Amino acid sequence: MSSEGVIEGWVSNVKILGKIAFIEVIDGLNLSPITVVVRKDSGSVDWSKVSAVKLGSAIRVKGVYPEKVVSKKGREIHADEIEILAEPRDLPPIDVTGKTPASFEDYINYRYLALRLPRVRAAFLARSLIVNEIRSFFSERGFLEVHTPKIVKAGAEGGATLFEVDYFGVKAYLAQSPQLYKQMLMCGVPRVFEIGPFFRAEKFSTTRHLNESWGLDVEMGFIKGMEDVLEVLSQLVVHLSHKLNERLGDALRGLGYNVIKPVTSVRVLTYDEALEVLNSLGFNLKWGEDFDPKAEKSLGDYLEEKGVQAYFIVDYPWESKPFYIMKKDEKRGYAFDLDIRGIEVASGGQREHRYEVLRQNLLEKGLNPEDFSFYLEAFKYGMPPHGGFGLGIDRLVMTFLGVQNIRETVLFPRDRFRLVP
Ligand code: ATP
Ligand code: AMO
Repeated sequence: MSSEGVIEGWVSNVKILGKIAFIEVIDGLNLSPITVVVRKDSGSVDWSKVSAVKLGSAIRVKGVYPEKVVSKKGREIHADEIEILAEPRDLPPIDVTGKTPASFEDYINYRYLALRLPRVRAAFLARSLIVNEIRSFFSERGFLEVHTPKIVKAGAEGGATLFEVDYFGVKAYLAQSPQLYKQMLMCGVPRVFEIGPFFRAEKFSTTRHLNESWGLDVEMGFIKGMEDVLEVLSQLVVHLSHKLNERLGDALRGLGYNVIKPVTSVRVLTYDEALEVLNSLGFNLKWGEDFDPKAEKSLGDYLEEKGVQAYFIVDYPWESKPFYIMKKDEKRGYAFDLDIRGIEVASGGQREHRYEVLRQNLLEKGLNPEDFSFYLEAFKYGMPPHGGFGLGIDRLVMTFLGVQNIRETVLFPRDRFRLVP
């Protein structure tokens, strides 16, 4: 049955063949354009308007969706009325038909225009889907969604990457992570999650770091051990990889993305096992060393060959982890990373919840407990055993889509050299 409808969007192609016109319009959140078919002799549309339609104009079309679609693009509307809402005043700086590729930089500089290209659009549809799924995953499991401050007095992830803010004459920082707050909350709510931005003054310029990034932070109280946290995170990865494949997998692959396969389980390796694999691959790493991106990548390639795309590395040397991680023994901590296809996507662990030991941990890391007194205070009033993780959403989207640069997953990335747009 044909039905009436309205579409709104931007003209991406115009073809006039005698008395019939085909106007392709990028509309709604669809990945490919809809073909607007206009017939000169139907009399309902002002033909002079049609022949003057400019590429890139914003238009509204009222018409009928036909019963049988002829357009190979898959969607079609037969116009009864065309309204031109805005015409471009300049030629667009990038080709929005996608026929002539623009530079990587211009796809960022003109992101709002690049979003008219199916490939660019698809990455942000995938990101939006992932964030929506994260939110429902945790809400359904009884986690409280929280929002912690982004202007803070103390950093939890090392002093070197703090952005300083003048807070009415007092020195403050942009939050590097919700770490301290999500832990303090464990004294009043059993499970929390937060989706929010974090800021790191990392000076280097890499394809996997930004200075403003979005994270998922999770904290769970009353845990029996780190395994409880691994279980939730692995269920999340399984869930998200399935949803992405189910909803957008074919479309994304059709647009050239090397999408992750649906994950059935997340492999667990100890730090020691990972070290052994890396040294067998020719690295010369000593126990205690952190894995650099090259080592992470080699481990990722080695495991991907065995069909493993997502894996935990557990029981890291305590030395290389932050003060809030609980020690497992003399050398190791209850800490883990989640790596996907050779890139670290999340890290977490069980936290030290005993006041005296936590204070001692701060001292061992060369930090002053006085600077953390507001945080330590929460550990005096029945703080249960707890643990959690922080996951980089940009990194997750990057590894799920198989793209090489994190900037492809962020609309307006902030890196060392980019403050506009
Ligand atoms: P290109 O990208 O080169 O413009 P395409 O094959 O991707 O072409 P389609 O939307 O599939 O684009 O349309 C192909 C051609 O088929 C159109 O240019 C038009 O000539 C014709 N066509 C599309 N829809 C109809 C229709 N409803 N009735 C008659 N012909 C149509
Ligand atoms: P961590 O410092 O490992 O842990 O950060 C968590 C995750 O955030 C992502 N990430 C980044 N993404 C893009 N650009 C950056 N500059 C950047 N820095 C970090 C990574 C990383 O795995 N508080 C702990 C988490 C916890 O224990 O709960 C933390 O912040 O994907």
